[in-house]
Amino acid sequence: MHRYRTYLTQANQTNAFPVKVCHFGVYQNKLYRLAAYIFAPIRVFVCFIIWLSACSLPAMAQQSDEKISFSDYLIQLKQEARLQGISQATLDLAFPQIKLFKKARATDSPQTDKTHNLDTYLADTVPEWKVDTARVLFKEHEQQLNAIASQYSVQPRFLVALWGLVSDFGEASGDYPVLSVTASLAFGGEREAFFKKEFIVALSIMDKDHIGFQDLKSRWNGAMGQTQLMPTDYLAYGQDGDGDGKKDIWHNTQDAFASAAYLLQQLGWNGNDTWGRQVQVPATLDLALAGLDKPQSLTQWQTLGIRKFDHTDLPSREDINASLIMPDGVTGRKYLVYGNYRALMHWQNTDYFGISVAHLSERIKYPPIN
Ligand SMILES: [Ca+2]
Repeated sequence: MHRYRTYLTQANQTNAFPVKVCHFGVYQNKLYRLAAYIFAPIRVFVCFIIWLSACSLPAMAQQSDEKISFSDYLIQLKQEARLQGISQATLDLAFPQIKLFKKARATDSPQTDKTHNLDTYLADTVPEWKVDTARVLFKEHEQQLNAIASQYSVQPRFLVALWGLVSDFGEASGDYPVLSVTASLAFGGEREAFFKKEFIVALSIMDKDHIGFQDLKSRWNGAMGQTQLMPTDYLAYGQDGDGDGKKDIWHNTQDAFASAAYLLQQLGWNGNDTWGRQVQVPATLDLALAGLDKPQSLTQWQTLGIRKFDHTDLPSREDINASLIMPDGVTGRKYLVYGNYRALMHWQNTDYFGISVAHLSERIKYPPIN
């Protein structure tokens, strides 16, 4: 305290503009000195707080704006994987090889492009060369497809159509380590919980099936093998179609077909039904009846005036529930689709995808292959 008093006294003595000496001036001078004496420590404290805030605020802002690094994220993933029972040997093997995969993006498909309609989309995704290839490969794999069809009750033409659309008949089944893809999608994507689960399951596939890191490959979205199964689907429904003891959906078509067929069966596929059909809809129909989530029996649709595309009656079936869909709106193509169609949408939840698989399956069926 003495130090402040000395300082103020010295300051006044050297002040170029001394306080005016009068009765009030002396009193005022004393008040200033008293105030300075009381407030000086507070002023120092306040300055310190302001300085501290100035330093810490940008750091706090930085902390909330920026995500943790990918390597820090992997540390978290490793901890979760360990807690979920992945062996230390698999963790030690896998994690050093995981890299940030910049092409990973948690968006779906190109068909959200508004410049497309079904006509242009089908021409792009099911070109004539793909139809020809599908028909040749259908014949080539006929024996194994028939065996799978009888075991899982899924018609071969749908398996070949799916194979052709999801991986170009195995030519584009993906060449990226699924662990890098799913970790990157979980890290950067909006569907973090979904891809984190797929990542942990992919680790457990390494654990259980002894598939190496570099052999566990996927496309940019984490779908694996010739029939594009996500890790959770592979783990639950992967099949050893040829009985060699491995579930190799990457290199073995029998394993890939059998796995897709078993998955479809578990999704409720009915081998006695088809996927649906293109239909004629009367102009008077209440459009509120359309929608995948609003199924009615074929008999009810017949009563409402819906007919096959060639204007003939719908099959007289009370037991088939069908939904009216209009992928391009009221002016576009209209379809009644069955449960099998909904199962196909497991691969990609869009009508454009479902209709493209259905369309290719029809092109395989007609005209009949000799
Ligand atoms: Ca096998």
